[in-house]
Amino acid sequence: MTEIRNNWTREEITEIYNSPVLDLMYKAATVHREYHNSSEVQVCTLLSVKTGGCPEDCSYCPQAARYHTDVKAHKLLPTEEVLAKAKEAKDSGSTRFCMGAAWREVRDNRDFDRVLDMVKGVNSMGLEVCCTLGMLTEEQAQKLKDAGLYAYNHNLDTSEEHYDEIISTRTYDDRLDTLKNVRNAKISVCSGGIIGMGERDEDRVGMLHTLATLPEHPESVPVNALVPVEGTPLAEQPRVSVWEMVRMIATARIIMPKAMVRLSAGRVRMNMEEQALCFMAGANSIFAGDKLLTTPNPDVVQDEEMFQVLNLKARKAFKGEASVKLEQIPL
Ligand code: SAM
Ligand code: DTB
Ligand code: SF4
Repeated sequence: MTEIRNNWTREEITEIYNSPVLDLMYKAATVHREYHNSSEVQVCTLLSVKTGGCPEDCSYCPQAARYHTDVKAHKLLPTEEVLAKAKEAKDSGSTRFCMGAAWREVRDNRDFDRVLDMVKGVNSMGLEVCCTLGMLTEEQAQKLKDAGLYAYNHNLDTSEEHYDEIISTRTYDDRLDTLKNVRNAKISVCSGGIIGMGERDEDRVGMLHTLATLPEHPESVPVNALVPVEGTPLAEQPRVSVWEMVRMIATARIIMPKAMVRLSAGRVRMNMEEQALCFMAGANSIFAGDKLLTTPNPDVVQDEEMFQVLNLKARKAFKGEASVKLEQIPL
């Protein structure tokens, strides 16, 4: 069994990342099969519960108030509407439901109390409930945990060195502090990043190095290809090639064997063959539904066809985490 290591060096990761792409895929596919069922891919659904008007300046993001994009801002959705969407997601085969809010950080106010209710409701449906709400304190993480939150998404986005080129309104250490607060509250950690933002290969390796040398690996690592949105500073970035996605996914799979590696944003510009290469490289999750948070995603029928053609099965919720499952789902 490939051992789980938290002492990877940048040099080792660089060597893996730069290895001949077919060897890299073969190695990743091998590690993948040691820890996962290679015919299973988890289907997750995203919902933007509060959209736009965000005070941050993340240069990729259509929800930042300072950029002029076509995103229609809305306040926090009513709980019943969110729960209805979660039910729909469950009925169409999703096992994880992630609620996103365009907030810099969580504040201790009525909106947060409403999000806690949403978390309770989604958890009681037997879905893995995830949130991505910006920065969190330890107390807020604990409140989310008590409400039944299963996972929290907070991306490093890029390397520490490249970070300042992308965001100026918060620091890399702020990001890492939130991840620590999430971990301390015993919530499953989801953290990854975006490629195609003008970063160098060294930055991609740097981000993976930070994730793989955390005291515990994130249980979930989303790999996003930038979805360039008109009005944002990164609108004109060229599309990343599938080989860059493959290198990123395969390297994440090899250095963090147990993690769910999620083929996240950017699928809308990939054909089935390209996505199949990503699954071969160790990706084992997708987001389904015709919208991610605000940008387009392949439609459900197209994804169903892909699952059929590739003989993939949708992965059940809470796999391999029986103890958490019992704790999370009230009988
Ligand atoms: N506001 C919270 C935060 O930033 O932590 C949560 C929501 S934010 C939209 C969640 C993640 O979506 C970001 O960290 C980023 O990695 C990803 N994202 C946002 N816009 C994107 C884009 N245009 N292309 C790819 N990924 C994007
Ligand atoms: C992640 O890494 N990717 C998902 C999820 N975490 C929240 C979101 C991607 C968002 C893409 C841009 C949008 O649709 O607004
Ligand atoms: Fe705001 Fe999150 Fe978008 Fe950054 S990524 S502008 S914090 S919604």
